[in-house]
Amino acid sequence: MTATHTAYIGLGSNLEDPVQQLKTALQELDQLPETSLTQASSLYSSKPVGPQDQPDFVNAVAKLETSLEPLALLDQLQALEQTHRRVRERHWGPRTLDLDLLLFDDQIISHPRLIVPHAHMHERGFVLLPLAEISPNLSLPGKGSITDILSNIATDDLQILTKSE
Ligand code: ROI
Repeated sequence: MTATHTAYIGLGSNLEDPVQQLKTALQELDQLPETSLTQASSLYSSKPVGPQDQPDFVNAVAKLETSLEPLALLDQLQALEQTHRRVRERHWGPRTLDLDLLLFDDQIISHPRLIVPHAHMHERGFVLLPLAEISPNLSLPGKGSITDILSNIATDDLQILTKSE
């Protein structure tokens, strides 16, 4: 790999065996071209943000080293979502696999296809708690330290399902 970047990916699923969806997705992230998985959080169960009439989610965060540029990485993530036959029937409704590009080095990206840091991450416990588990000293570009942000956010709906190895 040439110039390597650090990227954080948020994973989420609430359909078709979510724990297995995430375990498989973590292995697949490690197999992407020019990319390796360097850390994965525990798997967490979480109450749905948005419409409540859907199953609980399983969430996790992965840390990648990659020499892909942001849009090339996004293409790979979207292709992976497709291989999980991603179902998305309605806005903020249930899904088989969501892969969100949360952070890319300390870059701020504003592109028609990609906003980094991810637009809602600083308000979502299901992203911040797993992220803080693997990178407690992180700061979010333009938003401050993860521990400060997390201290203002409810995380009592989150439970560790499977400890990271
Ligand atoms: N809620 C939770 N708890 N976890 C998610 O991954 C998630 N993803 C979404 C919406 C529907 C906003 N709610 C979520 O896309």
